[in-house]
Amino acid sequence: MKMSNHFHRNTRLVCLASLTALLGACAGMDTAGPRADATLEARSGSKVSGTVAFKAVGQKVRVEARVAGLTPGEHGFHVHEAGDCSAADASSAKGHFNPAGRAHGHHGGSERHAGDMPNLVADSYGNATLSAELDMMSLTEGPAGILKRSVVIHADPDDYKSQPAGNSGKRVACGVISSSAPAGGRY
Ligand SMILES: [Cu+2]
Repeated sequence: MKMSNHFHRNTRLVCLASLTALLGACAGMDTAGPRADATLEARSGSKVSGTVAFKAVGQKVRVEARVAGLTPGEHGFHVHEAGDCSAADASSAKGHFNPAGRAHGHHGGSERHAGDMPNLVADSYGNATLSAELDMMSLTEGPAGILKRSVVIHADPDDYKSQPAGNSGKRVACGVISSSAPAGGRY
């Protein structure tokens, strides 16, 4: 009886080790899907810097932003139509990415621009991180895709209702979204 108990305990340990290895493999696969990223450039005289990464997760896109140099508080954050950040005020990025021709709205609703995303919330040091999953966008080129478009951060909060851009003020950062090599391809 005692021997048998020991045998079972050892078997369980081996299984746990296998499970850990398996989970590691799954996490590795998770990073191999389509990805894109944007490096933020300061605009409108700001000191904003940071990166925004996009990853396909099933039918949705996960956006992860790390931003510094903001004023504390909320800032409108959107995908804009044009992948052109060249203007000093980022006006070259044009309006919100909105292939369906809808009204601006809350990122969780259905009547909204495809480029509407949650506000970034900067802490007292001006740092903000954001992780959200969004539908209505894909990591492709073309009318419904966000590749070769841009991400824009605004000086003020998006109120999620004013047209056409949530009354979020000046554009303090802009970055062109480009496809990144799958993680597996880098090794
Ligand atoms: Cu915007």
